[in-house]
Amino acid sequence: MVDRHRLSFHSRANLPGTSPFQAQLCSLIEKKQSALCLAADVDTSAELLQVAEELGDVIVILKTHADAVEDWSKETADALLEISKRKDFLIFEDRKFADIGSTVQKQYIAGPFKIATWAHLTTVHIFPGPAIVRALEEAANKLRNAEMETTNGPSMERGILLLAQMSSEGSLVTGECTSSCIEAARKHPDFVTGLIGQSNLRGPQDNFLIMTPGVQLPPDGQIDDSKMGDGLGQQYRTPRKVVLEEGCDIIIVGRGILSAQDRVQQAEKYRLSAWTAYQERIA
Ligand code: 5BU
Repeated sequence: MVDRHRLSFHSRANLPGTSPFQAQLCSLIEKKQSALCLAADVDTSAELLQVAEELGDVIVILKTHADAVEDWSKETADALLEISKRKDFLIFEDRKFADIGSTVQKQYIAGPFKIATWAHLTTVHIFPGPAIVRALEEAANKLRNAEMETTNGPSMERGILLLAQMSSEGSLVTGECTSSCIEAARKHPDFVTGLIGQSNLRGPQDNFLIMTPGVQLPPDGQIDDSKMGDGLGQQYRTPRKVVLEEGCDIIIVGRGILSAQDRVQQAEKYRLSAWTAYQERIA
């Protein structure tokens, strides 16, 4: 049997056991020839909508930190959703839920951000225990049923990404935390779309995707990526390393793109680098 990470996204979309949402994401990657998620770490709604317009065609996912956008509002979410539909990318709120089930349900559905109403994906820590997954899935299902009743049509896809490994130096998200994420992903294949990880954490039968932050291209002329970081704990590896050598699926890139003079050209560089590494991996 061929390991999942050696198969094309197209083949993975059509495997039995791949959830409809995982299949949709695999097909989108294949269609846009992009396994690039933009970490849109900007300060204002205007900047956020501008990068979404500017880079929406090159990416498959746009990642937000809504609580770091100083003027976030319902209008921001609505406008971002409209761009995501037009440019065909998913929205991922990197909320990192980490509380008891009843609290995260409120944080997901209600509160100032109402994350579930606009984010297709959001991140979740497993360390409060596996009930956090069940609680969020229950909240997502309730919302979907309510939406389907009012609109009489299909509701937006929603899934979570479990934090199985982090990119920061000295991270304690390791060992038992990592294996509990894998176990929960196997138990909830329809809701756990993937894991945030730094390596291929899949067994030969696993369909979940691996999304990887801590990715940057070295400055022009530098080949060695072993000492790249931001001085605040972030550690970087190249798209080629994480996709080809580590077997990860989607690269998450923020400052590597946002700080460039020409962001479109830079995003295209990252897209191509990850796509070439993926093609080499499945060849
Ligand atoms: P950067 O500018 O490419 O370093 O941004 C990385 C983004 O990914 C940023 O929004 C972080 O919050 C996020 N991130 C990360 O860097 N490392 C992790 O392990 C996780 C998220 Br989980």
